[in-house]
Amino acid sequence: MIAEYLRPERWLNPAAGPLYVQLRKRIEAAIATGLLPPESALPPEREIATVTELSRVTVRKAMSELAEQGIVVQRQGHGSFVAPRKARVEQPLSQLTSFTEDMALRGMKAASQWLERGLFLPNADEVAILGLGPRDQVARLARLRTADDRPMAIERASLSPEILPNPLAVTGSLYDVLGQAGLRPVRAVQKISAINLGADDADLLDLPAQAAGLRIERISSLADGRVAEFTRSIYRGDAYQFVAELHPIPEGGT
Ligand code: 16G
Repeated sequence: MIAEYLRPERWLNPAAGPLYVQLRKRIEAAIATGLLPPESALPPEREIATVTELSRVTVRKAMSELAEQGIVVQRQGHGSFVAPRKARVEQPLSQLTSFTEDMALRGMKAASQWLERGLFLPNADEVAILGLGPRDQVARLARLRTADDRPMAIERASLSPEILPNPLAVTGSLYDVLGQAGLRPVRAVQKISAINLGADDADLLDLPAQAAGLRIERISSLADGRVAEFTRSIYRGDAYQFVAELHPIPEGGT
């Protein structure tokens, strides 16, 4: 079945970039869709080379990238296996923490790759949600967030320039910068929905297009009620598990 899935005429496109990257993504897709379940054996490199009509060098390069990313495990003399199911990062839904803090709590190092950072003309959503005036600009921070170098989420935060006048001042944690200015949010409302990743987002998150993701919208505010931040994030579906503690409705409540 996997041999059929790897037949080159179904996915290989000589014009679509390095062949080993295309092969890596094809194998990732087989894992993401469950065709290759956790801990199952991958066909030997020689067999993959025959089926795909790719060179052994290309196959080896794809396999070693999969191993580096922890997606497959290579065992000397036994071949390659899909990595066991990873524990997801458990994220309580009731705590207002930053990405940097969430990762530090789990012993992981947070980092970012900047996608956009600066002052821009706001769109209609930003004007309405952040309560901007007609001549105001908006501070935007778009980042690919990583934990121990593994891509976890794409975050696009918009803030009023009253809260963040100089977006370039954010080099590490946004909440640290806001905290230093006495403007750290104290309350947030979050909406979470399931999505299938579009090609660009999937590429950034190192996943095949259409893989499962979570879209999270956070609107956070300051103690005085001003909206501090409007953030739209896309998290890898396999990296996060949100946990909510539920309480019974109080007597007489609705
Ligand atoms: C979290 C928040 C995001 C906030 C960021 C700040 C969610 C869904 N989002 O990821 O709204 O901007 O933390 O992180 O939880 P930082 O202080 O590490 O920059």
